Amino acid sequence: MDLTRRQFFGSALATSVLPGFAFADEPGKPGFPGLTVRMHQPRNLEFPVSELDGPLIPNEQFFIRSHFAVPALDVKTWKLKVEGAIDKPLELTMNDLQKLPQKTMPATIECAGNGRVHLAPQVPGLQWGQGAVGNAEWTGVTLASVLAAGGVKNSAVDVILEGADSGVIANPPSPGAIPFSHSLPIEKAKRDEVLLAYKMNGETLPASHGFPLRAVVGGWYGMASVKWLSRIVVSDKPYQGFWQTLDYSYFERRDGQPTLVPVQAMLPKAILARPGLSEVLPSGKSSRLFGAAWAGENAIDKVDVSVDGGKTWAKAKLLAEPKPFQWVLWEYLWENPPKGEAAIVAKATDSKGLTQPATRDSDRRTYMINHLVPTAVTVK
Ligand SMILES: Nc1nc2c(c(=O)[nH]1)N[C@H]1C(S)=C(S)[C@@H](COP(=O)(O)O)O[C@H]1N2
Ligand SMILES: [Mo]
Repeated sequence: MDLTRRQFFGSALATSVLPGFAFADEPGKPGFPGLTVRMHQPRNLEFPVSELDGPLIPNEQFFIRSHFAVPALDVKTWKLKVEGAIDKPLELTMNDLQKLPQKTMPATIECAGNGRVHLAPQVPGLQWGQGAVGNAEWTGVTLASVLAAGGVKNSAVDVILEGADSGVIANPPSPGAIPFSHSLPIEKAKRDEVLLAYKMNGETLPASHGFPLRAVVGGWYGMASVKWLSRIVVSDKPYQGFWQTLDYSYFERRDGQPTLVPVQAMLPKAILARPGLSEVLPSGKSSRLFGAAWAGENAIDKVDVSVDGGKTWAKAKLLAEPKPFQWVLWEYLWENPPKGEAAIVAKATDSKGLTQPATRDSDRRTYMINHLVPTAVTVK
């Protein structure tokens, strides 16, 4: 974390001279410097990808996607209920949870609508640029260990994660006020990349990111990583909740028939952090192209870059060993760029050979946006 920035914002807060910082999560903590506001109420903020500065995004820069206002939860009275198709229903305090084996895991969370601003014609929903994505180190206990403590019945098919936030959704209309929820198939719920996290980058989970406890579903789009977790229901029937049927669903062609299925695993994607859109690069000098790439439950195999809008490609250098569930940073040295307009494209391919499509597939509705998008720059 950048000390000078921290100090600057700290002192600014003390004298409360900066109007933009009324946003602080907790009294005495800095707000969200530099994030792009996509919606004020509830607060939805985007990470400015040009600020990418390392594999972990600091908590105060991590994007925020919330459907409702942040619920005020007191960890002293908060409990996690675990019920449904289990032998022993549970009500766990934070203390109880922290007696289970602790696990720390880096994981990338991308909102399923990230990149929506690139869809043409424009579609409803938050108009995210590239920055509704982040990578952090999460600490907590596995969902599997909590389920094991309750004893899951053989009849279990889905595990429903419910948040303490709730409200009415206008479009499409919800059946009155409903809590935010999402389910995982029992097989995924038992995998050890599914965490119930109480820490983010070593700090107590911030209010906007789900304090006191959130799910982190490694490899899946963000809607499954339920924040402000209050209840877990093990269900013996497939769950058809609002946020996986009317919302966060897409069409899959089965035997020629489009079938609505829930959005789940993240698809491979590379983003270009720098240079940014419309940046002017100096001619006669090499320019460094830099970004991040991830592939959900798979590891990135390679990132290719093009500086001519996708006609020719060269391999970028991965800056760490690629692993499932977390992004890897990449760079490419563009030597002696010729004067004129250029279109930079980055393309991720995963360990299974899955790559990014050149064009948008409308069956994906307004989600899973990973088609290739060029970034226009000028070399002068
Ligand atoms: N309880 C609750 N959990 C939630 C949401 C929400 O609105 N309420 N939004 C989801 C969505 S759509 C995303 S992309 C991620 C975003 O997590 P973040 O705000 O920590 O970045 O949280 C998910 N978990
Ligand atoms: Mo999301």
